[in-house]
Amino acid sequence: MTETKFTPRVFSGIQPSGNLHLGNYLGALKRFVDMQGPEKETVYCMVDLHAITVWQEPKELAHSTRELCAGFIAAGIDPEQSILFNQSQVPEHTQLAWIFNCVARMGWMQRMTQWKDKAGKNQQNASLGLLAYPSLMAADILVYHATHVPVGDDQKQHLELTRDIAIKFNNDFGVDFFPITEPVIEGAATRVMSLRDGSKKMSKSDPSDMSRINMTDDADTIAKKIRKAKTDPDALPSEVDGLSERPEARNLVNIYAALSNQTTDEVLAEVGGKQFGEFKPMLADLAVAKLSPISTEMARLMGEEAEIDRILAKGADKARAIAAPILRQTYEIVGMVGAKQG
Ligand code: AQP
Repeated sequence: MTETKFTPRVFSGIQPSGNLHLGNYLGALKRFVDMQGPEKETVYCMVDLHAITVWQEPKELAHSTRELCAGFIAAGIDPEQSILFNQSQVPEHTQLAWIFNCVARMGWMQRMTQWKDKAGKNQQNASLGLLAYPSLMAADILVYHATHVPVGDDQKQHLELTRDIAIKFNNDFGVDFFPITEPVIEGAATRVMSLRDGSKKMSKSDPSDMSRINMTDDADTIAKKIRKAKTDPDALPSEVDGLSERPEARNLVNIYAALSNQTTDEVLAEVGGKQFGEFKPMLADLAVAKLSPISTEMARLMGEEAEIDRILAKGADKARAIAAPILRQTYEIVGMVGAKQG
């Protein structure tokens, strides 16, 4: 099996399931912007069908989808250069997901950490969609024959499963049809942690708003959240090894590194020896300088709802132009009558 026959194409998505936060920005969105360029086609999606695997108020879902689109654009995604759309406008995702539901094994799904975390002890009451989520995610990626998927560290397991599904499909049907996708998990902030607990991922669903920096937070709120972030009493070390038993300190240093486009080593060379009383205001200033222009632009774009809807619809048309032939070929491989005419 070679991957060389596949044209380089980047795909990734974010759920419109609440506030876009600093973890999504540094782990995903900022990387999406970095990957935008003439050498690769970039396809970015608001995965609204994933969001409904847990309950979403319909009005809030629509608002979050548009707000997320505004966030993509405000952060630097150019809808003329990248394909930008919401998942539910491209039915090929769910059509391919059904095929993958029949390729993937129950045991694969039940092993997923995110399933276990989100379903918790009450698995019988979780939605079937939550269990099947990784199969839809594989379809999101493979319906574009995407070769590279930039994500945060928490999505690594789902991407391994995407590879397993592609390999099994190719083997079952004796084809070399789906690429074996490369996860792109890079940079200083692949897992941004909660500001209140360095052992927990920063997440939209954390009940404490103080645990995360939302992309819509104003400058005062960002500064307050950083000031109140949990830390320890020691000064910052000058080398990365000195952060190994200090998850909260490591998190703040990594955030600083990612926001300033430096490595963690470079940051520590600059701030090693400083107390948090000195470092936190530096971090707050940096975060405000980088995030405020994005939140201001998001607010402006949210005043132009019709324009956002137009961008999403146009992006969906472009996405379907790629996805429809790939789905048709998949149907043909599987033996669906009428696939050629579809
Ligand atoms: N804390 C994080 N650090 C780095 N990257 C992160 N991502 C999410 N949280 C962090 C990355 O953001 C992209 C989109 O994530 P998502 O919204 O689709 O799903 P999620 O990982 O489930 O996000 P949340 O905030 O944790 O949502 P809830 O609370 O609903 O579960 C992905 O690339 C992800 O890796």
